[in-house]
Amino acid sequence: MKLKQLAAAAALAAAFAATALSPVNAETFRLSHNTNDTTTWQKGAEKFNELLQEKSGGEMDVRIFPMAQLTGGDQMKQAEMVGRGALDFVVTSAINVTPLVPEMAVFSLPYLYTDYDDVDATTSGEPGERMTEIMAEHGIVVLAWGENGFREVTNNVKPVKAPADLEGLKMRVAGPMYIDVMNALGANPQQMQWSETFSALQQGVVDGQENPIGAVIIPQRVYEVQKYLTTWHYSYDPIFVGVSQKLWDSWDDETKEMVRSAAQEAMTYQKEITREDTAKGVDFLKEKGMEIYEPSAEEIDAFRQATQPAFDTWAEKVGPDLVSLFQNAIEGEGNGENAQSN
Ligand code: X2X
Repeated sequence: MKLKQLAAAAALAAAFAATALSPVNAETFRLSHNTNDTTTWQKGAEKFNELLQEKSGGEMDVRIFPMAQLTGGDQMKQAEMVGRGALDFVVTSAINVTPLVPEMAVFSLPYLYTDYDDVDATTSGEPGERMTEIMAEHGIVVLAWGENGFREVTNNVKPVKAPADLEGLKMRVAGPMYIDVMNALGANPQQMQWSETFSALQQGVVDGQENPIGAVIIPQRVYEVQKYLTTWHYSYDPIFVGVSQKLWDSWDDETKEMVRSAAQEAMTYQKEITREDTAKGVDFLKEKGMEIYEPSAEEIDAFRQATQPAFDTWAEKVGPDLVSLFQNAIEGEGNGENAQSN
């Protein structure tokens, strides 16, 4: 009898504790992303959740679904679901949105960027704002830009030092633009979900792939199934936190501001750790037994020239005005004009 009463009291106390921790009107939103739960994408999403809880006094939080689980592993479908309000939040990279918003391919045009300063001049300037407007036309509110990073090529056949080394290699790619880029380089590209890529590399279904070092190659242990990596920096891929326009419109200004600042702080953090992990990455990968080739400026130029036809095709698709907007921001940054004229 006594024991029973004790158990009942304990249960009651636990129930009280639970209510105290989560206010009655607490709302949990769903956030989808398409890498696994070890990546900087995940860490950025977790940081967003923490900040959202903190800023809302526990009234708002997000449940994170990695590996595009909510779209059956289809990484391109996430943006479409957010766009029609079937999913609340997404953390994904530009290339995954290109079937819905072809203009998003502008970020990843081969050799558009040379370094992080170029990147930052676009994501924190007018080009980033323009892309946010374009995304809003598709029902997605971009809250903040983060980083997947410069995509480096890996394979299991040989070191890649020049375009000719890619001849005939079976390369897994994430999206349509990379098909054209790989074709221009003489490789055999195959579009494949990221969720299927590790085992495809392991089983030799494909010879290689390309992804950023800090955000993806290291945390997802690509080095376990790939021997060679070339730091060719051929294409950049940003990530972003997006929210469905429907959900966004349901909030008052104060809530909007709170959600936006949580996303911005989270992506600042995500970008920082991604750059740190990338900087340490080459040494780490060597330790893990990968053979790393770091091409010279002339060798990079040969890759740039070989990919020019794909650049031209996609510059036409995304719109020459948009490409110019990006190029002007990059050039402005390059000669310091930006800093002076602002
Ligand atoms: O699928 C990829 O290669 C990844 C994880 O980088 C993207 O989402 C584009």
